[in-house]
Amino acid sequence: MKQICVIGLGYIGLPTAAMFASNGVKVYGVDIQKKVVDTINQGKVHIEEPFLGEIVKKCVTNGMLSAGTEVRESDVFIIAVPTPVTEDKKADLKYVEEAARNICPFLTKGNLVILESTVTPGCTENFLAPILEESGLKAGIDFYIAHCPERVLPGNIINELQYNNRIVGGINSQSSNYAKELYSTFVKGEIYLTDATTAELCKLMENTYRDVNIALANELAKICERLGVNVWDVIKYANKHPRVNLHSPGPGVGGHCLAVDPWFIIESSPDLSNIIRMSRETNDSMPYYVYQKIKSILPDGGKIVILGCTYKADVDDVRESPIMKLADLLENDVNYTFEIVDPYVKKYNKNIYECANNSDLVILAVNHKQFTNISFQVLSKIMKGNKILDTRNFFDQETVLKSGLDYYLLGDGSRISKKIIEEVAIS
Ligand code: SAJ
Repeated sequence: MKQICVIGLGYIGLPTAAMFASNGVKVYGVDIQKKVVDTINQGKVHIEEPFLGEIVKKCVTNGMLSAGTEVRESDVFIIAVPTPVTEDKKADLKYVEEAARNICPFLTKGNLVILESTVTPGCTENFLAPILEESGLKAGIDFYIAHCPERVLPGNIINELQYNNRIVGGINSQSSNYAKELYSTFVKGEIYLTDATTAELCKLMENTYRDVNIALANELAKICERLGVNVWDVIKYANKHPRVNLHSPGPGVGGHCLAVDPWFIIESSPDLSNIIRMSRETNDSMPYYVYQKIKSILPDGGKIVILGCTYKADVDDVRESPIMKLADLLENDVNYTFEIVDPYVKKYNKNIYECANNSDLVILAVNHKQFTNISFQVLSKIMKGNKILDTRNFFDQETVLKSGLDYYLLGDGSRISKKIIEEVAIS
């Protein structure tokens, strides 16, 4: 194999290109954004991911990796472009179509085309293959196609690309075998072979499984608040069972994976996807649920500081962030003013204490490691109010209470019930 052309140099495409290039395969990366191409050709990276910068720098310097905006002739084409969900929750495959059309003029006999993007079930076989056959070549015979979904955790991509098991789904066995041979270049995990549609559903179900379990935890959190118990205790002790793994409640589910992939399954079988749809709706209800809690904590309005706005801890990605949805709700409520503090987002990378000065409520929205050592002593001195709302069970309740602040925890009905008991006892 002389050369690979990777189309789409984002969170997945660039690390994938870097893994091939650092394992002896010449890689030419393609991206529509000239700024991305120029950054990479300078040996730099445009996304925050541990170890990626060093690998890209080494491979660009030694000539194994270069980038451009136009597709070139290659032995293998890897499509790793975004597949967003539309407003009406349908898969937007326009970037996959564009990539396929750009490959067609360069497609030659014996080529292998890999689709890494997360797509709807049946896309590789019924959408991608026919576009590539407009080249006049026959899929599975003159050239080969496989769907090879990625399953890496942002923040740990380089490690997981090598050590996670991989699913390879060809449109025929020859395609699967060639794809397995390709990924054996750097994948140290098991590589399992199946058909393209099974591989597509595997990927979608991995994230849907997680989204449904998070929805279960979020629904439990609401029930616990009503019943006056602490959901975090229920989860902690229930998970002592060897076969129970309740996930964590929170202010909602973000990212371009869990908040998107389940909709691709729903699209394929809307009449059958009841649990999957309700889970999506439950998770999407959480920003509003947190907004209601804010109104119960600060019924007369006030100034709020929101700690964190990315879709999860220790990443710089705000795509589908539930905290941005919460911010929209507060933006439209004249009773509240708010400031966001997030060390991973340039415009919000502010000093916590300056923002908290004279504030009434501080909300822990994303459990970034930088928020671990917040001084509640200082906060209690500079805040006008004294409320802390923790949506991730991140702070230590006793530490907060000892500083004279009042601590509210998402899903903890016991705290509210204790407060009511105290109030009744005093009255
Ligand atoms: N979240 C909760 N409760 C939990 C776990 C997560 O509320 O118990 C929230 C997070 O705050 C975040 C969202 O869900 O908003 C997604 O979090 P995540 O930890 O699932 O992170 P992702 O979306 O970056 O990664 C997932 C992973 N999929 C699985 O773990 C099955 C990753 O392996 C995938 O490769 C990735 O999606 C992807 O790219 O598909």
